[in-house]
Amino acid sequence: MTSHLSSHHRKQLSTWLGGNKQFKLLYSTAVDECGASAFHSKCNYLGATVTVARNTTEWVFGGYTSVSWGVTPSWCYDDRAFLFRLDRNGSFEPKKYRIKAEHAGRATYQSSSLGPGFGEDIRFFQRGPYQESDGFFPCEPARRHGLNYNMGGDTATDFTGNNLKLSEIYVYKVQDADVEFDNPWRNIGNADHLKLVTQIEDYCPVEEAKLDHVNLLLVGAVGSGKSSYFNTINSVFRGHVTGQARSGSATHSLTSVFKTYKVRSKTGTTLKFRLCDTRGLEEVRGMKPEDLVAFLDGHVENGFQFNPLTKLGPDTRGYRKSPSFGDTAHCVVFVVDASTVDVFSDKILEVVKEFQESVNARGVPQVILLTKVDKVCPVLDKDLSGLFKNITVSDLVDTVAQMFGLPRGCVLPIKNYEKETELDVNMDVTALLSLQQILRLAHDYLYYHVDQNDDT
Ligand SMILES: Nc1nc2c(ncn2[C@@H]2O[C@H](COP(=O)(O)OP(=O)(O)OP(=O)(O)O)[C@@H](O)[C@H]2O)c(=O)[nH]1
Ligand SMILES: [Mg+2]
Repeated sequence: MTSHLSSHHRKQLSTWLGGNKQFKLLYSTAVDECGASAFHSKCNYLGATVTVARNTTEWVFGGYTSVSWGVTPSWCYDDRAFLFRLDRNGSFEPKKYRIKAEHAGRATYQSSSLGPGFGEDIRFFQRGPYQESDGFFPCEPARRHGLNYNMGGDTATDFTGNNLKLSEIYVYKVQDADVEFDNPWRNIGNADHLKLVTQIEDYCPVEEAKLDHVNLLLVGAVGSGKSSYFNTINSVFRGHVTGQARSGSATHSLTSVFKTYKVRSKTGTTLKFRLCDTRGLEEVRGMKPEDLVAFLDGHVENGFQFNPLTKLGPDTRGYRKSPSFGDTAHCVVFVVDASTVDVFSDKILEVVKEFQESVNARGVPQVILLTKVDKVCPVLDKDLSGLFKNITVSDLVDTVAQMFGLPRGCVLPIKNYEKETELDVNMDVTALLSLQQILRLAHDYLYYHVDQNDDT
């Protein structure tokens, strides 16, 4: 049998399913009869599957269920089920629609007289068999989109192009793929804990820039792990796990006050960088691009209390009217939760994109800290040593780099200290590698700034 899923499609489905998945074709209307009997004979009792359809106007869409198909007429509970679109009018525009939590008991419906059906939201075919005619199967698909699956405001046009003339229907079994590449996807050289600690402790900003330290501005959605990153770095240098910055889960950002954190070595020396922890970005009442630019340009003083109801400006308390170069950000660190990349908010991405225009205009370097990698691959939760060989993480690095329009080398995967009470050498080294890279970029930016001033 030939395969109908492109590598883009496979990669996207795999990411949605937590990574490292393979898709084995079980049933295809290109080969098998289009009808309930052929479908059940090929697809029953085989565990998780994806059903994918292509319509006559080149929409590709379908549904995932972790529950086996069967023939006993019944609703099936599946809180992991989702519908999806892969292509829209021939172009790859993936979108995922999760099952509504309260409707998980009606995720799929199975019966020997029906093809695959997801809630009442979409049933791909009835009993059949159907003969293809005019390029599609007249298989009477049924639809009540949005009844059991959360369409997030999307309509039938967004999901299927409002066209259920299906020219192909295929079902794949979902299987775990290999977790690791044979060779690392990024060469991290001879990463030695002590060497990295010493290099960072010895770091000094470019002399001509006349700065005491560089400012590393942490920006990201609520709960992405900004405060935890400071706690992680602080822990590495203190020599034990600390939790100075408040971190945790909340609907709105836990960090409401802008803090520029110092990190000290074990001997108490203050290191030459500050981690600047901002309030999390939110869809509603969150920070706007111009607020972020105020942080970038050094207008915001340490301890500033962000108020979503008032506009940040010269009259706001804690607004520095005439910042010096030493007050500005010398590297912008976008913090992204690896486990929610597939549902990253469009609105927040819009804010980020607009902010990036200002960052680009000033030539300030940008990196992405990809946190919570332990949540995307269970192996990494136990042992982080395979991080730079891990296939899921490598895929996510590609996706996030594309989303933010940055080179893949600017995406730095890490796991923060959160549940741990003791330090772990692999977590330390990963965090140190990320900080080393951020400091290198900030350092280059100082040279750029000095050179620019020399030229004027
Ligand atoms: N598993 C895991 N959890 C993490 C990681 N990083 C952060 N967390 C958890 O994610 C939650 C949010 O982390 P925070 O550091 O408070 O996130 P934040 O970006 O500062 O959030 P706001 O200040 O609310 O905007 C906390 O419960 C952390 O323990 C990580 O790498 N892995
Ligand atoms: Mg925080």
